[in-house]
Amino acid sequence: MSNPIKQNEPLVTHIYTADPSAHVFEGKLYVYPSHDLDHVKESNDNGDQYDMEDYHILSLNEDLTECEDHGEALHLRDIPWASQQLWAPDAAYKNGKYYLFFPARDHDGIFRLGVAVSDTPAGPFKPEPNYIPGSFSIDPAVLCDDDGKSYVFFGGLWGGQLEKWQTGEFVADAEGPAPTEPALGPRVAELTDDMLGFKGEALEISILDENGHPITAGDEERRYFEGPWVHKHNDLYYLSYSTGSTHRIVYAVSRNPLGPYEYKGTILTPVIGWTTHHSIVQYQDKWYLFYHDSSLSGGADNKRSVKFTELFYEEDGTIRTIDPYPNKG
Ligand code: FUB
Repeated sequence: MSNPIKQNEPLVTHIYTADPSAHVFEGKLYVYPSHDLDHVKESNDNGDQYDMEDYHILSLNEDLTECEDHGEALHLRDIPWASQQLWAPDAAYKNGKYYLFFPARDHDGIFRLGVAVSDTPAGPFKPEPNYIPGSFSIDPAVLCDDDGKSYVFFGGLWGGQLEKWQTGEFVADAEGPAPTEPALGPRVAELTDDMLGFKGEALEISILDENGHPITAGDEERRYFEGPWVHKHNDLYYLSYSTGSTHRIVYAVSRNPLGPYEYKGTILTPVIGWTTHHSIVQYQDKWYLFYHDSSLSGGADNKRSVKFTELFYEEDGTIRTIDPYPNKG
């Protein structure tokens, strides 16, 4: 199926899509989104309204005016270890294979990360029988670095359960740090050479302010919430993420993929809908931000649509803040 598209408008309108991870594979721009179902679910801070069951992979034509839906690439029923909630995925390529990384709840209701493999970027993807040992929480994002190392960044607060892993074990009633304490950071693990496991334990990433102090849990305009994405520009690592309750996409930079990262500013101001989630990709000679909002569904938080827009760096390497509604009156 294909349809004409424009920047800042939904890529597809025949299904709801969210959490876009964009990559260029085989010279083509592919988008790996979540698939929001058109159903009514109880809405709460646990994220029960985001009750997704499969993934559809999208790709764009060369001038980014047409979008193709490649159909169902992976379904919950085919993942032995998962019980519900296929949330934000990402994809990576290594040694002739494509890998789809995704979060889901296991049969105990605990979020874990899984991986599925394909010979082609559009799938279908065959899931591994078990979740990645040592994985937890949500929103995996993979960086394949120039030196051959691959990293997965992940973690999300509230429904994403990151607060519950502060001891290294799952503690069902654990709460986040006090407002004056350092905020919880995203986690990062180096992937094994076959891309199916972690080389060691996941580490926590520090995000610091301009004075070298950790961003605190009470600093909701800047603290990490969910949806990490790491890309490289001029040898600098950019970690961007959602601030959750303040609905921004912000970023921090580092010379080391493992951090610490220094907070820099806002990439995307709030969109229609509670969640905001993004990815950043270079295609041909331009940079693009892929994001979602709930405009197509009239504001339903769990019925979102993926969009894209061009992203610009200033000469000093900072990213120009994007207004998702540039044409509003
Ligand atoms: O789509 C479900 C969840 O909502 C994602 O995992 C989060 O990043 C948020 O967009």
